[in-house]
Amino acid sequence: MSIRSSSPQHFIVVVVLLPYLSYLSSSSREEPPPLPVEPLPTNAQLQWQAGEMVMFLHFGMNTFTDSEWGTGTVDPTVFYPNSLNATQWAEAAKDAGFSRMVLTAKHHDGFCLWPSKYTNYSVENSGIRDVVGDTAAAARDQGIGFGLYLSPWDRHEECYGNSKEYNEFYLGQMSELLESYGEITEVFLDGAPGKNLTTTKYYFPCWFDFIHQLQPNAVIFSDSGPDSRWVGDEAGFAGPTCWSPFNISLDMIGNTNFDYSTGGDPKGRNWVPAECDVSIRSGWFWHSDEHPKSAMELLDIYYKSIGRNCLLILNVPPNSSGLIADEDLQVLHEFTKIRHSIFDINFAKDAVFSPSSTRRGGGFKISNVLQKDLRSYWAPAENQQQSSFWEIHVDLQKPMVFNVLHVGEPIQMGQRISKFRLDVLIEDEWHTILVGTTVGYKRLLLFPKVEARCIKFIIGESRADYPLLSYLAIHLDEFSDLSVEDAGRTEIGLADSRRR
Ligand code: FUL
Repeated sequence: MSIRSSSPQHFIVVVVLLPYLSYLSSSSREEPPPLPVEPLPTNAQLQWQAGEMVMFLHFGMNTFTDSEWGTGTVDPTVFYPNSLNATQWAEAAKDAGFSRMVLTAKHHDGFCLWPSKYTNYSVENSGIRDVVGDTAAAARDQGIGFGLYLSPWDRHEECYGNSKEYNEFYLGQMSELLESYGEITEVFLDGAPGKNLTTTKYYFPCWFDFIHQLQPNAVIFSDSGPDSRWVGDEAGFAGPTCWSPFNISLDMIGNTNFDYSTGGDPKGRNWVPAECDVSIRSGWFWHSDEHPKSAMELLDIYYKSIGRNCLLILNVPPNSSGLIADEDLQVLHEFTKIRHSIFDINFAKDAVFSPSSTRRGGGFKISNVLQKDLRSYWAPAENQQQSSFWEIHVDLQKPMVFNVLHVGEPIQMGQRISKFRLDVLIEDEWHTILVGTTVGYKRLLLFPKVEARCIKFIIGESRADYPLLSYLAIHLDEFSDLSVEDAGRTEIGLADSRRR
């Protein structure tokens, strides 16, 4: 209808309709966010995941006895780090981009790095100060988080074998740790078996509630949650498909279902993201004849842990002087430099993005994917269902050489994407250069270098009605040389010339 005439009747119609017309124009009001899809992370899990990288510190009696699983019978005076300096550890962690430190307050041998009043087997009888206290203070001074490993298996403690007594003893030690050292952001519960495990039952549900009560922001790690789960290997590698949704009831602490832990479960009812634990050296404890992995090995681990929707907990064991060795520091320094040189530059920063559709209102525009902020994300229109893929066309404005795709979902809204691919326009033809399944908090995919101006990120399947995307970047990694043959052996490696 067009209003052309200025007759009195028409004038009256216009006057009557005016409030309605102005109501219509004000209906460009902000659209609310889409419904989250459960399960959802807690605030502590969100903080934890955003922290990405944790420094693990295995330090204790084993550091002095050249062993990995101590017997619990070594004299406490053998523990004698004469240059103990937790500030050096915390500075190294901060400089290398770790968001927190997790210290082995007690490993399987039962030797305690704090003066526990429930045992004589501790630093108190070594004549050494409180290592847990020193480390907590050093982490706080550097502005990074602090977490603890308290081994359930205790080879020293006499009451180990008597469930009730041992659980009382264990929770007594846990409360000493959780009540004396300020905020604790992670509690790492290792699943290694004890020799008396048949007679010692660990009261896990009680432990979890107790820990959350004393430290509400602590993420509890164990083989199967409740807050983060073991990825299923100690090499630092997650699977190419990695869901944070998971069913805690389908896994058992100490008896991991490896495939289930590695992949997670798109139908899972609990949010339990995977944590990748690995040591910079072959052992968890320092041994004089072992040396750190190279910066390139760490970069590979980075792609396959953090780059697969997991958290990386990298062990950097202090030596028998009580210091992180220079060669480990050197490797961490190189690893940090390499990461910055790859990931600080986003080739899509000035690109023109054209999505297949966008949710109404101004809050979900595609340019949101340039911000490193989970709360700012792109959402497609509700009615753009799977009949056509969700597609983001990216014009980089000029040809560029690149080999890394970096994408992320706003996981506070649940994890959704289950199938995606990257197409690249080369000589007027679209080529699929990689395919993938899950994305999650962060997905990094390395492929053989290509030179192109236009790319398409295409989402083929999603949990819930549609996907959301919080980040999209393109990088150049000059260090990892992934050939087409190598790519063919990786899960992403469709370096083929299929045309779309
Ligand atoms: C394992 C333990 O037995 C190792 O000594 C180490 O602490 C590792 C992180 O977990 O289960």
